[in-house]
Amino acid sequence: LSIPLSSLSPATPMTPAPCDLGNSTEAIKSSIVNHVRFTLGAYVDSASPNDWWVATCLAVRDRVMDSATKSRTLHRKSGVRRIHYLSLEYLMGRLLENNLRNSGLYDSVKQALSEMGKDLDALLQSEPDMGLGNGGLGRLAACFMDSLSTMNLPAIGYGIHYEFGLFRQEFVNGRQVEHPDAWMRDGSPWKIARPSYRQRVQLYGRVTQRFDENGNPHAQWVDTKCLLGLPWDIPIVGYDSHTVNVLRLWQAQADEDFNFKIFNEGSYIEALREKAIAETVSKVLYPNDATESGKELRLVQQYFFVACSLADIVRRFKNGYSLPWSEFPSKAAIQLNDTHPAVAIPELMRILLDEENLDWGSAWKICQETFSYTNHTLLPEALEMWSVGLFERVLPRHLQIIYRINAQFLDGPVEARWPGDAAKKRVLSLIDERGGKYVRMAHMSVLGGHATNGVAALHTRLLCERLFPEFHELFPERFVNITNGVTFRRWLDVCNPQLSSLITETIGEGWKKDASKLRGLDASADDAGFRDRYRAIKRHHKVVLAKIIQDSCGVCVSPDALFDVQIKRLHEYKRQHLNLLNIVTLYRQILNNPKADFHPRVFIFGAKAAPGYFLAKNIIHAINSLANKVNNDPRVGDKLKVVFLPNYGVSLAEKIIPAADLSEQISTAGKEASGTGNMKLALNGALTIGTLDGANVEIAEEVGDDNIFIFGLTVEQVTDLKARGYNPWEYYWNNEALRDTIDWIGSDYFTGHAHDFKPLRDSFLEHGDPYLCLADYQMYVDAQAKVDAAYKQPELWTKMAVLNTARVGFFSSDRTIQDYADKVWKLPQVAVP
Ligand code: Z15
Repeated sequence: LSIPLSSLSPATPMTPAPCDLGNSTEAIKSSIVNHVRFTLGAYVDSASPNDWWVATCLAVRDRVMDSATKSRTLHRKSGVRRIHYLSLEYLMGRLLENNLRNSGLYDSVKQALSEMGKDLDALLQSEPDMGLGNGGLGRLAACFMDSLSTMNLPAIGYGIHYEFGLFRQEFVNGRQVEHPDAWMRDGSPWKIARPSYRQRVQLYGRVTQRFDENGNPHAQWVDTKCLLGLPWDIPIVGYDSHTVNVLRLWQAQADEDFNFKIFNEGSYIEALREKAIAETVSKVLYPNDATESGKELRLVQQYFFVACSLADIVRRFKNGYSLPWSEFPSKAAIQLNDTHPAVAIPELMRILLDEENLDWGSAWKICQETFSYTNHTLLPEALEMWSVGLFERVLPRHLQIIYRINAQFLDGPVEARWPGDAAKKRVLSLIDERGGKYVRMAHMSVLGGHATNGVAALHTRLLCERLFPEFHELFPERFVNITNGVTFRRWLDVCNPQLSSLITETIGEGWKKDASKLRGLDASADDAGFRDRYRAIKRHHKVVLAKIIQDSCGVCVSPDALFDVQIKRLHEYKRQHLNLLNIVTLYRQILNNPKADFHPRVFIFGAKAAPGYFLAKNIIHAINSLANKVNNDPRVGDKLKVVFLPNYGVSLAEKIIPAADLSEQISTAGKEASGTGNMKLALNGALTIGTLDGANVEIAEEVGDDNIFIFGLTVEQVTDLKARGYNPWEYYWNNEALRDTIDWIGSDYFTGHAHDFKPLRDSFLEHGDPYLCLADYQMYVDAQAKVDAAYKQPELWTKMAVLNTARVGFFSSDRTIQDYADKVWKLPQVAVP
C-alpha cells in the first residue's frame, strides 16, 4: 500500500493549518485547561472533579481523533476490505485509563494533572462504566475492538446506543434488587454524534409489488412505520499503533417527517407520544445472558441496529467505489456476534433484491461471501427462535425472504444429499414446526454465511457433533474453531501495572504485542527472588481488595487468607450452587473438627442474576445468608469468610482479578462454550479449579496438568450418566456429608425460615439436579482439599502461579483476532503511518 502521507490530510485553500497538539506535559496541561475554560465554561479554581475528568478525556480525545480520521481516510483510499463487527452488546468498562495506556499518554497526562494539583488515579476511578453488555459475549466484543485497532485491521464495530446499560445491583437483606444504570446521564466525553450519517429504517407494514423499468416485478414494503437511527462514534485506541477504529452505536429517534401529518391534523400531543414510543427502541439493554425471551421490542432492537448498520455499509460501498455488486464482499466482511444480528442476512437480501434489483442467485452469493457467524452457546434456551407470527408482523418482507431461502435450501442441497428424506428436512429447516412455527436464527446464520465458528476447541467439536450435525455433514468446510481471547492491555497492563512492569523488567516489552513471548518467564518460576516479588504484587492487590470488601460488605478479611474467586453471571450451568455446597461442607467440618489444619480462606463472589431468573436469585440469597452466618460465627473466626460483592462489572473485575489466588471455573462439562474470566484470572496468577469444559481444556494444555486443579465428569461421562438415567437421590443417600450439607441448607438455620431455600434444595433433588452438582460434589470437595494442601506451600504455589502467567499467551485476543483475519475474514493488516 503506497498512499502518500500528504493525501491523508487534504488541505483546502484558505484553510489554516490545524493546530498541532503536542504530547509534552505543557501541551497537555494547556489542552486540559482550555477544555475546562472553553468547553465546560468553568473556572480552573473552582472546577469540579467531574469537570477535570471531562476535560482530561477531551484532551486525550483531541489527540486520538486525528488518528481516527487518518485511519478512516487511509482505509477508504486504499480500498481494503473492512470487517464490520455486529454485536448487540459491548461491555467496554471505563475508557480513560485504557486509552491513556494504549496511546502512551499515561505518564505525561499524570504529570500534567499532578502539576495542577490533581490526582489522575482519583479521576480514573470516577469514570462510570460503559456497561452495554451482559457478560462474556459483550466483553469479548470489547476485547476484540481493542485488538482490531492494535493489530492494524480496518474495522467498525456496530451496536446500539442504549440509554441504560446493564442494571446496577444492590442487595437488600441478601436479595438482589435492580436499579437503572444511567451511565449517560451527564453525556459522555468519548462519543461524538454523526448526524450526517443518520439512517431511516422501516418496520411493520405489508408487502406489495412494483415493476422496474424493464417490466420486472419486485417486492415493495409499504405502509411501514419509520424510525431514525442517529450514530454515535466512540474512538477505539489500539496499543502502540496509529490505527484508531470506531465503535458506531445507533440511537433510535422518531421520524419527524413521518409524524408531521399528525401534527397538521392537530394531534400534537399524540404525535409526541409516538415520538416517545420510537425512542424506547434504544432505551435499555435486555438483561438476559444466554437466555432468550422472545419479546417484540427485542426483535425491533435487533432489526433497528442491523438495518442502520447495513445501510451505512452499503452507503460507503456505493459512495466509495464504482464497482459492481459482485465486488461488495471484497470490500466488506460482516461478523455476526451470535444470532442476535442474524436478521442482517435477510436484510442484505432485501436491499439487493428490492432496492438494487439484483437477481436471487447473485444476491445470495454476495450474502454468503459477506457474512460469517460466531456461535457462543449450545444451551437450547439460548438459541434464538422467533415466532413466525411475530416475525411476520414486524418484518413481513424478511419473512418472505426467509421462506424462499429455506425452500431453495431444502429443495436444493438437502434434497440432493438426502433424497426424499422428510425427517432430515424437518431438522434442517429454518422453520421449527414441532409446536407452533418458529424461525431458527442459528440455522439461518449457518446457511447465510461462509463460516461458522465456535469459541473453544471443545465447543466447536460439540457444535459440529451435537448442535449442527447435519449442517456439518453438508458443509464441513464451513465450520472452524477460533478459541476466545482477552486483551492483555486491560487485563494485565491496566489492571495490574505492577505485574506488567515486573514482566517487562524481566523479559522486555515485546510481550505486549506478542503475548507468546510471555513464555520467556517460564525460567523465572524457579527464581526465588522473582517469586518473592511476584508474591508481593499479589499481596498488594489483596490488601486493596480487602479494603473494597470492608467498604462494600462490611466484612474484615485477612490478605493472608486464600482468596477463592467465582466471578461471572449467575447461572445454574455455571454452578455457583456447587461452590456453595462445598462452603457449607467446610463450615460443618470447621465446627465439627475445630483443630483441623485448614488454611484460612475467603470465598469471593461477584454475579448478577437476570431479573426474571428466580432460581438464580434464590442462589444469591442463599450465598448471602450463608455469608452472614459464617462471617459472624465466633467458632469460625478467620478460617472462613464468604463475601458477595454487589454490582459486579468490568471495573470491579479489574480489582478482583489481580487479587485472586484461586479461579473457580466449575461449569457442568459441555455447558460453558469457552469462558474468558478463566483466561484473565490465570494471566494474573490465579490457579484454576475447574472442569474439563470450554477453554479450561486448552488452559490445562497450555499451563500443564501440574499447574491446574481439574476435577469432575467429562463431557462424555455426563452424556453417559444422563443416558443411564441420572438420579441425584443416589448421591444424596450414599454420601453422608453431602446429605447433611443439603439438609442444613434446607433447614431454618441460615435465615430462620426453612422455606427460604426450598427452591434451591428442590433443584438438587426434586427437579433432578439438571447440572449434576451432586454427581460432581465429592470430586470437587477432594480437589478443594488438594488446593488447600498446595496453598500451604507458598513457594510451590507461587511457582505454579508464575507458570500460569507465563503460559497463557495463547489466550490473547490479538491471537484470536489474527485467527479471524486469517481464517474467516481474509483481511490484511494496514499500518497507519
Ligand atoms: C454470553 O455471554 C455467552 C454466550 C451466549 O450465547 C450469550 Cl447470549 C451470552 C458467553 C458464553 O457463555 C461464554 O462461555 C463465552 O466465553 C462468551 O460468551 C464469549 O464467547
